[in-house]
Amino acid sequence: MEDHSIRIEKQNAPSQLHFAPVFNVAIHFIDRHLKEGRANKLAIRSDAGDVTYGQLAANVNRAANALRSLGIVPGQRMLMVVKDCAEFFYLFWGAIKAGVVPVPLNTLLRAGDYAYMIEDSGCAAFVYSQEFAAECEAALAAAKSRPQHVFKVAAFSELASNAGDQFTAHPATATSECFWNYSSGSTGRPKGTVHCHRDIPITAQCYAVDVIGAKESDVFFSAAKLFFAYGMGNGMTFPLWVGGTAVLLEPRPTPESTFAAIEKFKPTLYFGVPTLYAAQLASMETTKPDLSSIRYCVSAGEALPADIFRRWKEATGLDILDGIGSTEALHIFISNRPNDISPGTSGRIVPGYEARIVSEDGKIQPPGESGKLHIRGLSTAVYYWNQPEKTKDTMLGDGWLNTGDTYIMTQDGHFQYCGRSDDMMKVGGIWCSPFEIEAKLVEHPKVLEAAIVGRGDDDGLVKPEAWIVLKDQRDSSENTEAELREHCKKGLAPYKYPRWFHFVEELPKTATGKIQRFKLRQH
Ligand code: 3UK
Repeated sequence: MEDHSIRIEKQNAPSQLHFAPVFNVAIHFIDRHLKEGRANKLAIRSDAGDVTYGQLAANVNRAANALRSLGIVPGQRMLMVVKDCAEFFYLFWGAIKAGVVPVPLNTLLRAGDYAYMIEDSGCAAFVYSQEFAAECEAALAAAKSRPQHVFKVAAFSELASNAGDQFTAHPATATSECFWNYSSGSTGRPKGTVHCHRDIPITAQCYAVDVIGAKESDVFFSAAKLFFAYGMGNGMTFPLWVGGTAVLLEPRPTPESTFAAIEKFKPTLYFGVPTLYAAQLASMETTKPDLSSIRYCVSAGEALPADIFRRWKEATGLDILDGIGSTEALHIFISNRPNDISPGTSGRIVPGYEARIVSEDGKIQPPGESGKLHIRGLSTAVYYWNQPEKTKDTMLGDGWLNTGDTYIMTQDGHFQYCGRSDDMMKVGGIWCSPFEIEAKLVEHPKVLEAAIVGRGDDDGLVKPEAWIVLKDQRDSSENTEAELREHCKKGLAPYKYPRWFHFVEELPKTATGKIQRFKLRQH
């Protein structure tokens, strides 16, 4: 029996994690709990029912056996378009235990996005929830390569239910490839971001335990979904690290659905994104949800405006801890923390990570000067699949990662977000590329040219705004606006449609024909 253990040294900050030479992260996050007496403790709670740690471990083993029996071998990828449910855990951890690389995908994407990811990943298996069948099946039909194994979650569960509930973990190491997430860039296609086994415990200890003080008695509820690295930490790997309980919400996170889940399952830690906090605040003008179980609220995905922090504190008495994380870093690396909150900033560096602010000409900036934020820490992705150029631009060597964000560090070590170094936007905490929306708009027969910029709404949260040159100026009407909005909603992930439209005679351009988005932003 191989060791697979982690030794944690906690005398100093940051905590030091020491991994056994043979290390499969599934042992520590799943099997360990049985040895530590949690077999009957609830690991997962949702409207679909409760799952104990004992049931979780058995179902993870069944999933691992099922994958093995299909002939899927270590190192092969399994794409998952799966809603937040217990089966997500079984598939994800079952794959890891068998050495198969799970790749959770954003469930809001469209067929074209999935077709690309099927081809790019060269996956051996593709698993999807019934709810996403239309887009997934269209993607499978359109993709140039078809994965050998395609399953709906229910069919996979059926197969797994007949498999054995014991499984010997694949002998991985702390730094071998474990799972991927896809991350979108401003240009080009999404990048398969490759993470190692150790990245999961590093984020759980350095951020969840050492910064927010997560512990065994905590009940974690993440409005951000599991497919998102933020949600995966909050709603799955953090509770499994401390032996706590995860609450899963299947439907779309709205003020109503999230408040209902909080009142029913009484989480102690709540994880949201700024747009949802803003919507929840608006809804609290007429409802008074019982949030008394919550110790701390966390926000990430995009900057939390100071005004939302203050209004939330006033309405609920609770602090929101804003922190910046990324798919590449796996989770939060700069954060506000209990009793040390500076509203409107991202807070201080998380112990275990280092940050530097770098000028255009590559010099390290002193406090008070803005520049590109680079970070270093043991949870960062090693490379992007199939994208050596983008890997070189982001993974800078010596462990440093270029975040693509512009930041200022204040004299007292707080980090102030100043915007992206590229044209990317965050909408509801999820990436949105102006180029992708523009490309969709110009597909419409009435559109000659289109430019997208981010514009702050009444809550100070960014949404796409469209500037459009029509082929025939006489078409500029509310009808055309409605048509274009529908066209975007149909062809793009739903959060990406423009909220405002301006019809103009021409777009501001440079001498070389590049759209000057900054000029549009000034309007
Ligand atoms: C932006 C923020 C200001 C920033 C994420 C927590 O968002 C996550 O990952 P993504 O790869 O995006 C990363 C980019 O999003 N951002 C995130 N949080 C903040 N900007 N303030 C913030 N608090 O541009 C960053 O580079 O989608 C967040 C944990 C895990 C994650 N993957």
